[in-house]
Amino acid sequence: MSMDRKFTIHRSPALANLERRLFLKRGLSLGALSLLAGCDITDQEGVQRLLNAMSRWNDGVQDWLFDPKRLAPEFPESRITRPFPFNAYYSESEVVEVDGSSYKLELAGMIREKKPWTLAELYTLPQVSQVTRHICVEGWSAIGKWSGVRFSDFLARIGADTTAKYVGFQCADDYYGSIDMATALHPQTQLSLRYADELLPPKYGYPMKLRIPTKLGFKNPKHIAAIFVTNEYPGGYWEDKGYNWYSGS
Ligand SMILES: Nc1nc2c(c(=O)[nH]1)N[C@H]1C(S)=C(S)[C@@H](COP(=O)(O)O)O[C@H]1N2
Ligand SMILES: [Mo]
Repeated sequence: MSMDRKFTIHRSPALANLERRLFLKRGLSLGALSLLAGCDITDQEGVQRLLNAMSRWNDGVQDWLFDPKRLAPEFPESRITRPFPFNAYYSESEVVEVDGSSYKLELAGMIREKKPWTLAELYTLPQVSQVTRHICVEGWSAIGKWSGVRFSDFLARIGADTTAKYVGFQCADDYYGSIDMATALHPQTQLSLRYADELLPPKYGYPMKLRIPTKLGFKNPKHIAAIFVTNEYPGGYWEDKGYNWYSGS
């Protein structure tokens, strides 16, 4: 049976997207690529492995191509979008309810001080604000104001090993994600505790989210329950479904 038929059967949006990019850049089809790569892709799992390898290679190129210190634009408060949109992989009526009084932020991996943090402790740390644009792959963008702890300050305070490759996040819903260390240390990357000068409401990620204005919306995890530092690629909720991991500038 020809490989092309199997690709037709199993084609996901991510695969179709990858094939389009390959074709535009090099005139290659996925079938031709699999021959070049010397792998016999006859099942969904093999295709997924190749796709992951390609996407990670692409991440590496983007990392090298873009200046990780470039700043995202900031806006006057008059430009804030009201009401700010809600988005998640579920509807607004299903937003997770996190109990702030018993909440503790868990820390794991390549971190010296792994003591969990209560919200009261986090609120006493020096706070910064930003008015920036959130861009969602689903085709909308909106300007909002977030305040909280500069993430690089927090990483320094907990003794995170900043020579590690990744920072990963587990959320109180089933969402999870990860970013490269350069993005974690970016001056605008913020552990946000407030939205529009109020405690972060449940729909926007109570009790905290990571705000990364240099990345697409899905790279901004809400309801963070645990943060870990690692050299092992942690993936993410959408990334593991084929979205590009780097997804930013
Ligand atoms: N925990 C969690 N974080 C998440 C998501 C989610 O479903 N769960 N969705 C992501 C996506 S795709 C977007 S666009 C933004 C939406 O954030 P907002 O509701 O503050 O607009 O959250 C991101 N972070
Ligand atoms: Mo999104």
